Amino acid sequence: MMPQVIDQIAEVAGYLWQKGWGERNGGNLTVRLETDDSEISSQTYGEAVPLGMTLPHIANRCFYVKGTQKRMRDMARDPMANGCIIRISETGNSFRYVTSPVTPTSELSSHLMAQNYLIESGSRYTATLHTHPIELVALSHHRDLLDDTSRPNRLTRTLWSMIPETLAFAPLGIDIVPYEVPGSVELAEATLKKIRDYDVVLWEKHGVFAVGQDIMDAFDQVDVLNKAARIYLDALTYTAVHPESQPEGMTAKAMEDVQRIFQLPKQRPC
Ligand code: 2HA
Ligand code: ZN
Repeated sequence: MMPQVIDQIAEVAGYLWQKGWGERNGGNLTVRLETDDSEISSQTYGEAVPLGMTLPHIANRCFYVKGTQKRMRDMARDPMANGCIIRISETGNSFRYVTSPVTPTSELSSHLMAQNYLIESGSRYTATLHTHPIELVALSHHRDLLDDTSRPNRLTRTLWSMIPETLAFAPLGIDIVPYEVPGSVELAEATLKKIRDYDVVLWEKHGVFAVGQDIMDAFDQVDVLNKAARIYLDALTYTAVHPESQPEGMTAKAMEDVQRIFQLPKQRPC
């Protein structure tokens, strides 16, 4: 089981780099591993490292985590030299290294708080992903999109209306987390509030944070939404030349048809 999970992590890390979403050390991820997997040694390395918070639902659980300052393009080639496996303590407030120590990502708080919530809520999701998808980040610079609090919000409605697949494969849409300092607990807490209802959230002027059944699922959802953002921005280049012509978007009726035919969930299926 475990080698398959690690191979998938490496594959996704390669895609993130190829898409230009993982410049230098940009982006990070965690994946929960089966604790009883015989491939995970019970041996640990070094002292317990405090988490700075207590996350009771991830106690004793093991995670693959990307290393801080490590590059996605290197992770694609050698995931165990650019990340490692950690085991959370019995009390959920520290971890020990199960494989050769690599200091975890600066966004560890966001990842582990989301993982804690996923286990607490009985979800079978195992993966959390943070990346810098270009077109979605570009849209996060627009105040009218950031300030729209209707549900689904204006950004989601715009993205869904670009091609039917966006609504079909990202039916929960995307919500926005107002700007916070990267790596901060404030960012992690704001993310946690939104990730209860959304599989993908947009960190204003920074990137996205996504959850998924596995890391490929998390990647796919970001990819689908970013594709729609790209189509929207490409359509707007035509508007730049022909200001009288705005991108039309699918009609409300066409979108309702997609919703009905695909019987799309309004909430995360467990
Ligand atoms: O891993 O992307 O947000 C580097 C980052 C921090
Ligand atoms: Zn980032």
